[in-house]
Amino acid sequence: MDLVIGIPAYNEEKNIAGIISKLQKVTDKIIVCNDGSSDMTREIAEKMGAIVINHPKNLGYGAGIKSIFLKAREMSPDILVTFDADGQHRIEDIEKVIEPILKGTADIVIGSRFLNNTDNIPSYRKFGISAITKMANITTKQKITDSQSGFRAYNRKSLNELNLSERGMGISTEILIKADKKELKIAEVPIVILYEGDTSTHNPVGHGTAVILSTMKFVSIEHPLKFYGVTGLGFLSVGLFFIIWTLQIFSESRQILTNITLIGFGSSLIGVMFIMTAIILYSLVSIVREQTDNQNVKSTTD
Ligand SMILES: Nc1nc2c(ncn2[C@@H]2O[C@H](COP(=O)(O)OP(=O)(O)O)[C@@H](O)[C@H]2O)c(=O)[nH]1
Ligand SMILES: [Mg+2]
Repeated sequence: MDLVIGIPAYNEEKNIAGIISKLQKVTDKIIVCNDGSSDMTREIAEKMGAIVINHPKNLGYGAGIKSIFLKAREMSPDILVTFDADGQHRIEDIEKVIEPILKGTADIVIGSRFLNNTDNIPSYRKFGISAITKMANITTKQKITDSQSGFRAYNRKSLNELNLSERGMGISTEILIKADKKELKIAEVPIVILYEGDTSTHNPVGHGTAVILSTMKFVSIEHPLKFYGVTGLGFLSVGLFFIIWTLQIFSESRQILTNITLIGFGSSLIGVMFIMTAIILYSLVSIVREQTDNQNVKSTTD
């Protein structure tokens, strides 16, 4: 079995040498994407004999994963495993993550932090990850427990079929939504995650918000009518309720209560805006889909 391991790395000079030397016991095909680090990550990874892709400046975790995908595709291995550079993942879990692919029961395997004991995971993280995972599951109808894990395995089919665009941490959700659309089989296996020392590059609030926004983007593009349409109808109903209430008060007492009137018109306006967004986005998405479908048909008949 031909295995490539891809490591996205940003300012990981403290950890990268140790990780590479341990991973070299598993495979000699190790890609490090050094994403504009300002420390010695690049020099160390090159010296250790890894295949190093350098971004001239920091583009983000997603851009790193995308570069790793492109490089791995050229190498065409049986399996690509993505692995963090900060020492949070355990080498011995690689076996578990690739097992469903070797057995042929999955195209993508996620190493989940939530299938084992989760006592060592900080609670704000658990909360954030579970909220994002729920949003992703609603879109995909999958039953994933950890949509944000960077420890994953991809077989050749998924490596070739997933075309990625997200530059930030939102890529983890993007991959799941696109994989689901392409009917790739996603499985999860339990892994252990270590929280010792400096394990996080980004501030959790900014990071969480960015991932939530990007997840909302993918969810809303997949289901614009449900996402904006239902929200819009909700606002519109509340608005209409308050407007009717205003009219009732007016007919009884010839008085207009400013607060109730404002809520009525404000909420209706927001509702109408959401519904318009739903319709515009729905039409746009349909046009783009039609075009891509035509292109796909063309390229298969060419
Ligand atoms: N390419 C790239 N990798 C990054 C970036 N930020 C973090 N990483 C890497 O992604 C992995 C996970 O990042 P980390 O900050 O530990 O995420 P967390 O553990 O989920 O908080 C580590 O290997 C980091 O070096 C980035 O901006 N670009
Ligand atoms: Mg980390």
